[in-house]
Amino acid sequence: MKQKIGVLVMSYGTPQSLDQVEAYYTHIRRGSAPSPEQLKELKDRYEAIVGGFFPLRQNTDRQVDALQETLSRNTQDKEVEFVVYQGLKHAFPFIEDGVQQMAEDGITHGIGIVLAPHYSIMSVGSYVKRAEEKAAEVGVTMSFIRDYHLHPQLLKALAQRVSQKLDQFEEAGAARDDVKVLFSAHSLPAKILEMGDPYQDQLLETSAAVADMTGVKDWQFTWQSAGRTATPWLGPDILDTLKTLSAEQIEYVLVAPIGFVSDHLEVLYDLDIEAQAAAEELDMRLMRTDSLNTDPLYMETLSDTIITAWEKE
Ligand code: FEC
Repeated sequence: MKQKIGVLVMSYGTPQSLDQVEAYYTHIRRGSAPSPEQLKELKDRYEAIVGGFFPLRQNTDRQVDALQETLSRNTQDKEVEFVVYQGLKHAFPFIEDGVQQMAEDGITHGIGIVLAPHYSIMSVGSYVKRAEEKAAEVGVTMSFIRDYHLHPQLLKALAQRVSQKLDQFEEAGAARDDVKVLFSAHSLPAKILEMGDPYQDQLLETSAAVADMTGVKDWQFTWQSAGRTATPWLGPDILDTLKTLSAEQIEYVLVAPIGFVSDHLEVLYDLDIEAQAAAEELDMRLMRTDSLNTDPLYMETLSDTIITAWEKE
């Protein structure tokens, strides 16, 4: 009989309707409700994005289903059956619900993975902490994958996306070497650097590897989507970076948001609306690489990382 292992797939979570935005935002702010102005501003951002209000909900469901299929296919001849559960950071089903469900289904051991390739104590670390606490409470043993930012299949998928957009720039009449490639990720409070957090270094490693694979020489890393709090966040922010590049007479910019794996607010609003508008204002041509979503190469990345972790246990 095959050994049954639970796989807790963790992701950020999103509201399912506009009237859930306040509770969601309050959860992100660790229980402190946003002001009416802050709430309106966030609702406006959700209303502005293309492809429906809350695409992350459906995208995470699709990624979880695709991962289950990939894992089942890749373990047909192995002594293991992986059963995938979903656990979200700020929305239902919460991380704790996913672990609880595993326990109710009689699973005694689980492996946790986050739909974000780079480790930070403030991102992946906080998902892991919550899952660990719940697992201890319900008697499930769990191990965790902390990062997979240099997995060859992930790099291949990202490189394909960069090449595809460089081709489009070429078709539109720009020379490939004239395009500045900006790799980006969600900013975090700057204090993580003093804590020796690997987040920034891992993001730079992914960027350098993808640039190398695509022959891109003119690239830099920039932050995006900093939180609306008083603490200093890591910068430069993409909006400032665009201004600097414009002053350097750069006309063509390709943004590759390597810190994100699917279409959601931070990509569809912060890049496609806000950064795009800033670029137009500066008379620059900006394109963005397509999100990974359920790309089979991304699913193979997750599947391989999980199977390898299980084989090492
Ligand atoms: O589409 C959606 O509905 C959700 C999009 C979304 C993703 C996402 C990913 C990350 N965040 C990270 C860190 C922080 C920190 C704070 C913070 C705040 C927000 C707010 C919204 C939001 N985040 Fe997010 N994030 C997404 C959405 N995030 C909305 C609240 C309004 C705002 O500030 O814009 C600050 C919390 C605080 O106040 O203390 C910190 C990190 C990621 C990438 C890794 C991951 O996916 O977990 C890191 C998607």
